[in-house]
Amino acid sequence: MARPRVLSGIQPTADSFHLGNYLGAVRQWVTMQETHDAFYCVVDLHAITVPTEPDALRRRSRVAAAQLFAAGLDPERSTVFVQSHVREHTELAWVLICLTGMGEAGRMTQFKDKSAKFGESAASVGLFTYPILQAADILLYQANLVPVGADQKQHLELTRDLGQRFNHRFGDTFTLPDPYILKEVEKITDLQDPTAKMSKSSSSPAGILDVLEQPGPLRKKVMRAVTDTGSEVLFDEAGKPGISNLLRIQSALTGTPIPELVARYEGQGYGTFKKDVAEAVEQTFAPIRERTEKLLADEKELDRMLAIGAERASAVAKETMAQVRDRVGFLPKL
Ligand code: AQP
Repeated sequence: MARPRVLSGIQPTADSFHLGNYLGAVRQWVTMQETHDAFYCVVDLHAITVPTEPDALRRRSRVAAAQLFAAGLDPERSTVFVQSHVREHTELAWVLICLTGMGEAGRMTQFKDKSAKFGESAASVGLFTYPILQAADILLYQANLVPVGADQKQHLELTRDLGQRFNHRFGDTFTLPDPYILKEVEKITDLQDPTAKMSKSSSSPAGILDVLEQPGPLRKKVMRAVTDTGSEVLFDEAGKPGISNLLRIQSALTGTPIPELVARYEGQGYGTFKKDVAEAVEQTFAPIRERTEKLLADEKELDRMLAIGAERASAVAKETMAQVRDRVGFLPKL
């Protein structure tokens, strides 16, 4: 029997992924390549929904791809590619845009959050239609499962709605995907503002742990993470959001259940606990950083790996798009 298909994407919007991207998404991608037919993309078309410098976009796209391979994606088992290399993403997005209601698109909370930065009228139409392009990314590959963080839940619901609408109107075409969200790591929060999501574009440098960061600064940031009044290491989301976030991180990185960690640090205060969290972060990131550096040292080879991924992705995307064109009623080109 064919393996279920998994698809996910990550934006090349920074010079490094952060711990939230890694625990909430990328780590699951690596595990799932063992059991699924895996497609993962660097979503550069999504990145240009906010103002982006061409040189920075090129650099960050390579850095993103290198980090994916360095984190453990195997080009033999996973199809890793750059979204703009497969033209069908934008083509399907247009068809889906024409099936989406303005009100429906307007309810997407990520647009509201991100556009608040520029003011809603200064935000691009691309930022508004971002979730529809994301729906196209997923439906194009007939994905069964989409591993993401909690912030993407609403976009996944829209993807299912659009897939269902298309199927209903034009005949069964798309597989309806399910989100795959690991509760324990669905929202890693900012170290300086433990109620906000750790984010490439909105966290302050002190609030974010970058995968490619050197051990010294990483340690400092963990040691300076905002903690809560009191001195006991306890899991209490409402009363101790800072310590609870660090407990979630430590548990995910070491595989130790949270109650066991709480018992281990009883009576020891925050300092010892934070030191151990810093060490776990450093140990996880160091090999990824080293492999990323090696991969980036040979851009030609990296681009070649991405070209192979794009070719494999294109074959699937073309097949879906041929069906879509026919069902929508576009004339065949002779
Ligand atoms: N803090 C987080 N906790 C858990 N998962 C997270 N993800 C992001 N932040 C956290 C997941 O990482 C994947 C890739 O994210 P993205 O590049 O598509 O962008 P995003 O979700 O918008 O993340 P950022 O860091 O806030 O990026 P920018 O600032 O560029 O918008 C997704 O699966 C996401 O859920």
